[in-house]
Amino acid sequence: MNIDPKQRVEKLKRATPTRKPDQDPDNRVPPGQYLTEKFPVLTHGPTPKVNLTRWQFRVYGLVAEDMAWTYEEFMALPQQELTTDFHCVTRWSQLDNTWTGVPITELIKHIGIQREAQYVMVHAYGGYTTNLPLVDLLSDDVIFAHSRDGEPLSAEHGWPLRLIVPKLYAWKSAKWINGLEFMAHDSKGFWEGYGYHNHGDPWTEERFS
Ligand SMILES: Nc1nc2c(c(=O)[nH]1)N[C@H]1C(S)=C(S)[C@@H](COP(=O)(O)O)O[C@H]1N2
Ligand SMILES: [Mo]
Repeated sequence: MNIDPKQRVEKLKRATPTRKPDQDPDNRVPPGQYLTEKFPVLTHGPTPKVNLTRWQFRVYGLVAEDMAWTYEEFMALPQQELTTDFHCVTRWSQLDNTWTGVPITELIKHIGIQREAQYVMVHAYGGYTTNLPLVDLLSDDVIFAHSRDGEPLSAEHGWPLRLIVPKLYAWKSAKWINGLEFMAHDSKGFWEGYGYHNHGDPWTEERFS
């Protein structure tokens, strides 16, 4: 997947969905999306090689104090299973993924977020970034996941740790996550800088800016 990001966005904008949304009696598939049972891999660039012994998760910016967890320390935080849906802007949606990991509701207990902080930049190994309003990060369905449906994530899907933000398009769910930067002002992440929508709500089709 080394297609130029600019070209990818232009192509996606022109794409008209050829498949009708699958039957959706419970209204769980957002407009313009189709269901898949598969778990496609969508990565821009190569899968980064992550060394667990050197792994770090950092929290910095507008916080009371900068923090860093080793993998062991992070895994010692209380964990939870959350079953949520996943919607990619390229139009596939998956229902009922069960993620295991540390929910934001636990991580947040360790972070003193300053009052000026309104936005978050999510950082990942390999240099990927994505931005979110703080309120969306703090949603109680957000999780830092190491496993899906009881199996450890494969390297392609974000091992050792990925973010899951179910209420926004899946490009916000950064794989190989290694940090959160709390900010007063919004700033664009990788795909947002190439014309993906700044916010990315799948229910109102916030696909492109
Ligand atoms: N670090 C990183 N995270 C990423 C991406 C990426 O390219 N790099 N792609 C995003 C996109 S566009 C999607 S749809 C999902 C796909 O997750 P999957 O490959 O596990 O299906 O990961 C998101 N997280
Ligand atoms: Mo995506």
